[in-house]
Formats: sequence, C-alpha cells, structure tokens
Amino acid sequence: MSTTITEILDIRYPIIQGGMAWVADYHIASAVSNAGGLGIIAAGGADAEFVRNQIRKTKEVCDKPFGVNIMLMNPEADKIAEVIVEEGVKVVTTGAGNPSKYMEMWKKAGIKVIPVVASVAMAKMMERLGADAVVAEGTESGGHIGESTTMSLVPQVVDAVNIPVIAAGGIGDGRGVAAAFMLGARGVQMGTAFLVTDECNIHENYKQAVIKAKDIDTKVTGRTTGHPVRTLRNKMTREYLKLENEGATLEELERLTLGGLRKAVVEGDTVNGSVMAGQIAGLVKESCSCEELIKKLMDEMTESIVSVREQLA
Ligand code: TUI
Repeated sequence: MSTTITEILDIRYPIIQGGMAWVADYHIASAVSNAGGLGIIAAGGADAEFVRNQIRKTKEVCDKPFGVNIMLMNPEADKIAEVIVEEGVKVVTTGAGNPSKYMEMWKKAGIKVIPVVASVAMAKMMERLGADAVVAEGTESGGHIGESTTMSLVPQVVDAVNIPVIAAGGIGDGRGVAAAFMLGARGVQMGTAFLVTDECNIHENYKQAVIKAKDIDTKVTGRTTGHPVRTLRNKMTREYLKLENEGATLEELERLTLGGLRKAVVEGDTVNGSVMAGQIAGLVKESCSCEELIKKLMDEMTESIVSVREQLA
C-alpha cells in the first residue's frame, strides 16, 4: 500500500506505533519497523544516554526506518533532541508541547519531523516551521490528551494544512484505519492496540488490564491542572478525581501520580499505578505479534472498504 506517508517515511504500511513513555523500547520499535510499519522509541522521561542506547540497540536488530518520540516536558528534551541528530535517526515525533526550537536543527540534519498536535492552530504552526507531516491526535487517546475528538480534529487539520496528516486516538482495528482514511488522513498512529503485542515488554498485569477493559473503563485525571491524562480507571483515578473535585492543590494531586506510569509498566501495579490506555481498550481482546497485528489491520481495512462499496453499489 502506498500513501504520501509510506513514501515520505520509506515504509511498507502507513501504520505508526505511538511513542508511549516507559513502554516503547527498542524491542517493540524494531518489531514494528521490521514488520513494515514505523516503530518509535519513546524517550518519555528518560535521560539522553538511555535514548542513545535504545537507538543503537534498535539499529543492531533493524535495518528499516524507525523514529524517536520526544516528550517535550522531559527536562532532558534539549539533549535528546541533539542525540537524535548525532545518531542519525531518520524520523522524530514530538508530544506534550511545542517543538519549534528544534525544528531548524532537525530539518538541517535531513530528519523527517512529525509533531503530534491536538489543534488546528498547532498543526498550522508546525507546517509553517517545516514539519513533514503532523499526527492529529484526538482525545480518545491514552496518556496526555487534548480536547477534540479524532472524528472532529482530523478533517479540520486536513483542511488547514498541505502536509500529510496522520490520525491518532480511538483507532483500534482495521475499521478505524479505514475511517481515518475517510477523514483525509494518509496514515494512522496507534498505541493501545500495540500494548498487548508479544514484543511489548510491559508487565503482564498491564496487558491483562487492557484486555479486560470495557468501553467505559478509561478516566481522565488532571483536567483542572491543565495536564489531562487518560488512564484505565482504578484506585488511583478514584482517589485523584475525588481530590480534584474537592479542589486539592497540585502538590497533593501530583503525590498520587508521581511515578505512577513506571509503577504500572514495570511493577505491574495496576491498582495504584497510572495505566495509560485509550478508549479503544475495549476493542483489544488478545495478544499477537506486531507483524500479525499490522497484517490484521491492513486486511480488516481492505475488508471494511470493500464492504462499504458493496453496500453503496
Ligand atoms: O504526548 C502525548 N501523550 C503522552 S505524553 C505522556 S508522558 C506523561 N506522563 C505523565 C504525565 C504527563 C505526560 C503520556 N502520554 N500525546 C501527544 C500530545 N501532544 N497530545 C496533546 C499534545 C499537545 C498538547 C499541547 C501538543 C502540543 C501542545 O501545545 C502546548 C503548547 O506549548 O502550546
């Protein structure tokens, strides 16, 4: 399958694995890239040398293009931005902030820059600064989110910019991929569905929590603090939302979430930890390899497009 995204990124399928903090290491990134998608190493809150090491490990087991995601709230973001250039990474995605100050350096180095945005205004600014594409991420996503839904955000971003748009948020199977194309996207970025793949090295409890989750099992904490984050509901979200309703201070709230993602991913504490997952968790029923997932997505996408054409005939 060929789209402007597969051409720009030199990949086989227009499927990008989300840059999930603490989750997306070289194992999953190389598995996705080796399967023809774009694997992404997440810098998350890690330090620059950890990221350099992950890049080198990916190259040892994968000769296809892969990317690195920088979470811009990371205090080491400046250093990681340079490591990406030094290590000759081909694609960078960014999240949770504005990557303007790095754009010139990355463009000069010939890196494909794909900021994740949650608004039309940010997408236009990124295009102006030379972004090669944007990921338009709807509020259905797990983790740090914006306000607009994928269904409303993607077509508005598509109309506002001339660079290709990748849809993210609420895409869990091939029907979602087809729908994203209908909205004008040229590729998709998916996170939650990749959480349960064989090559995803998170604690088994986290995978089981995602597999067990139903449609209404995610909650958004931090709407009042300006850092809304979507996770599976558990003791942590109940306590957080109660405190948030009572007008707790930022310090009190942060005490509940500090290190919460690590607790869930590494220790498997799905009760007190921050089990980040998107609203499509209810669609995720079983684990498989990254290669099988990508193949299934492409087959289902084709099936759903054929089925719609038959119904319209
Ligand atoms: O970045 C994400 N999702 C993430 S990052 C993350 S790590 C984390 N851990 C604990 C607390 C908070 C974060 C988990 N999930 N998605 C991409 C994304 N970016 N969604 C929304 C945005 C965004 C928001 C504001 C992009 C730009 C932006 O601009 C603000 C500005 O500076 O103007």
